[in-house]
Amino acid sequence: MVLVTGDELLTAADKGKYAVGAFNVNNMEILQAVVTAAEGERSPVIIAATEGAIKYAGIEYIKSMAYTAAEKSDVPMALHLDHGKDIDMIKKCIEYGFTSVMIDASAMPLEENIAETRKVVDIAHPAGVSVEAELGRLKGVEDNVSVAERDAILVNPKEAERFVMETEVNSLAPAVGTSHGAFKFKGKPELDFDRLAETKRLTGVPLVLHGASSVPEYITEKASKYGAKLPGAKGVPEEQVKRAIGLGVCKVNIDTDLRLSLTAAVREVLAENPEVFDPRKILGPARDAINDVVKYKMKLLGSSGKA
Ligand code: PH4
Ligand code: ZN
Repeated sequence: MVLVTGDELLTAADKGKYAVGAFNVNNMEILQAVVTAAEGERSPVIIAATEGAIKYAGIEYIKSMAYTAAEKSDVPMALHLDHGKDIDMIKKCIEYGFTSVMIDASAMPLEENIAETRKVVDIAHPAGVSVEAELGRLKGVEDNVSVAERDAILVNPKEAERFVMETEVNSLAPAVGTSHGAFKFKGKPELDFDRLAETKRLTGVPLVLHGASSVPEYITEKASKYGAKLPGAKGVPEEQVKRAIGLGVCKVNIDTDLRLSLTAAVREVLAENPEVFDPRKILGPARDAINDVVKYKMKLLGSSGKA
């Protein structure tokens, strides 16, 4: 099958009230784990690569691996640039056949974010490539934060309405209290669901939840048993991810849970089998562990059986 656009996957998800997982890939094993899971679950999937992943693996490798996966597979998948910040890199990804790009100008003031995002839309849309943008800051928000501070960090739904109208992006990632990584909340995790619902109502576009890893205890416990140091690790509870999907989230970004499961598996192999030095015996179990996590996520997001 050929790669499809992000918009094609997200429009179907929006109608069907489920979300497509965007899983970050940095190497062949992670990509294989993600794609095999999608095939096993009969699920659409988004292969996400950040500028960091491209720097690490090389754009040619990322592109070739994703195209090989799509050719060999019969489930719909998109190749997406995650958190694109540099317009030249975004142009390069489009040239290399990415079918979806994110422009993350969320650190800029609103007017500049609109201008920068509009620039990307004008380049991407004529090439048949979908565009995701971001509004607000991906920063955990604690209970004791004032209303003014909260408003300064999280998405403003009225601004989101204007942003989507003026930029014509295909999807929007609104900041609603999540953050990247394994330490998302100091206190009780709680996303701002009212803000999310209002953003959906006013924009009407598929929404994207970044920083959506749940940091499951069974994985952090296994990693810690074999020497990882992850005190206070905490993610977004699964029920909250599901609730967000019910309110209009159609794409859920997962990276940390894959990293943690890889780390736990590699640590276990090395600790339990000190004689092992064959990379296949180290990375193979890591690939299996990621595969299990991705399959589980696809069931959680409701995308299983939708391909
Ligand atoms: N992402 C992943 C960003 C990864 O530069 P980098 O490759 O380290 O960036 O966009 C997410 O939203 C992942 O959320 P998670 O940390 O909760 O998995
Ligand atoms: Zn993100």
